[in-house]
Amino acid sequence: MKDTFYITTAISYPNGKPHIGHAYELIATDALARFQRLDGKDVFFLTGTDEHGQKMQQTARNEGITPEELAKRNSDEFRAMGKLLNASNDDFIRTTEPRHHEASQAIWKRMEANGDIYKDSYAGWYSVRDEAYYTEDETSVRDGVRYGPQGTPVEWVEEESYFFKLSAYEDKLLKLYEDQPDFIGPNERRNEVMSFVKSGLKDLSVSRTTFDWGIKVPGDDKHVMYVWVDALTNYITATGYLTDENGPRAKYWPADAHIIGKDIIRFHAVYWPAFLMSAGLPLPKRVYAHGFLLNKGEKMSKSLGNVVDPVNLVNHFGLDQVRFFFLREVSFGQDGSYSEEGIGTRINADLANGIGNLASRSLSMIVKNCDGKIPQAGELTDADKAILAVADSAITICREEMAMQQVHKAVAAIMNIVNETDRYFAAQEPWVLRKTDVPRMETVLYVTAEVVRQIAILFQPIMPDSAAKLLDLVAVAPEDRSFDKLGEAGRLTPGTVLEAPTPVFPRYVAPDKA
Ligand code: ME8
Repeated sequence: MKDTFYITTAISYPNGKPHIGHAYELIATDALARFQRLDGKDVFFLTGTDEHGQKMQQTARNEGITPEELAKRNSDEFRAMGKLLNASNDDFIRTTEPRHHEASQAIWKRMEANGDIYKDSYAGWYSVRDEAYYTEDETSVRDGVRYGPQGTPVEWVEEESYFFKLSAYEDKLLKLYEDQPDFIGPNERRNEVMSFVKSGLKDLSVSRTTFDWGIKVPGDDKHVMYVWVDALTNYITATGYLTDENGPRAKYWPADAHIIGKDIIRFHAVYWPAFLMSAGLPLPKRVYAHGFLLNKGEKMSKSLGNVVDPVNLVNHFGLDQVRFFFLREVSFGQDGSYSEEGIGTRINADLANGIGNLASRSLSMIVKNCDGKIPQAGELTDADKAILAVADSAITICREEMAMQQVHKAVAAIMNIVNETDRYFAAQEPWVLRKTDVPRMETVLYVTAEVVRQIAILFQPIMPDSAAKLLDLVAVAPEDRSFDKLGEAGRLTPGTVLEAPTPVFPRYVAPDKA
């Protein structure tokens, strides 16, 4: 029996087409999911769309279509983006599906049965864009318009509402953060959440009566659930834990990691565990918030041009190049800036001149000078042993970093093998040995090809297609590509026939320089 590993992205609002921020979250979560699969876990990876709420209803009205039509149209775009990005999600949830209505009503009833839901009336500020309630002191007025803390306009809402007794969970939440210091990451976010909770929690309005695009409150058809109650529940819906407890996916709950953006940490690290505690359900193990992507240092906006469209970005640079760039360049957890120049420079430095060049130089030497077969290594020198040790030990670093979502550090560890091997190859000068010491040349080429094999195995979560091409070049069978074949366990077999290498990472030339 394999250990299970359940990981999710946030579910996106399909009130518009997906943008690069959505793509970024999906790519990073996909890399984390693929890593655990290759490391032998039984992985369940979920993404999807968050289709209810006032924002969806308003956008649909402005476009003159129904919320169902809007949700379907854009949810299909999010699904298509997943295909484009080679996301390996096992399911795609839409919150308008019957399975989700059922699970949301089930969790509501459990919170109600626990005495945590009561009816009262709500009067306060609401941001439709954030789908969030704010206290007056969290808002500020500029040019006669009142804004919430995220810079979105708020409106005054007064209506009958059900409330969730969030105030009763203050101490329990603080205890959770103390007892499980890894519950929230990165640390800045943990501190932010802890000081928010310490400053005092008010009961939360969890239903609305002034619009109807949502999931009905059990036993009171006038009310629809506050969209975040329904949205957060998606994570449990997809496992069937609440509605099909003997079903094949119930084993995945609780989730190992919810990957989200920093703007929605409060919902995931305060409301969600409180709802689950109230409903008597196990809590996720970790909530990790990544930063925001900025285009050339500026917050993205449609007016900045089409490069913010993930489809254009992928068509322009190539999918694995885009995946690599974001996972290598941006510290996962911090904001990150990107530009076309930045992506081009990275592609050339790390991919074309880095791993691509290393693979093609070493493998084409094998094809030309070793009869097209992986050579036999002679006795290993200290330099050979040292570079093999760098490759053999990288998985330990990657495991630690990926367990804490430090994707960029895992990528850096793999790039370190590339750079060390480049230095090794240059220092050994196999092109000189070809004339002076053929057995030694064969040893150097064997060692280099073996390291290329390991680099390619490790790069699979980051660049699945390109890593597969590299593994084809060193003739590694599909069943020999998981992490248990790293190191000694999967060393290349001398005598294996290699094809002449084809370039995996072409150089990027900007269109105006071509
Ligand atoms: O918040 N850079 O949906 P959403 C990086 N439906 N990440 C970004 C980003 C950017 N510029 N812009 C957005 C929602 N994101 C809710 C979630 S989960 C139960 C419900 C991230 O479509 C954002 O932080 O506004 C979030 O994690 C995800 O994209 C979806 O954002």
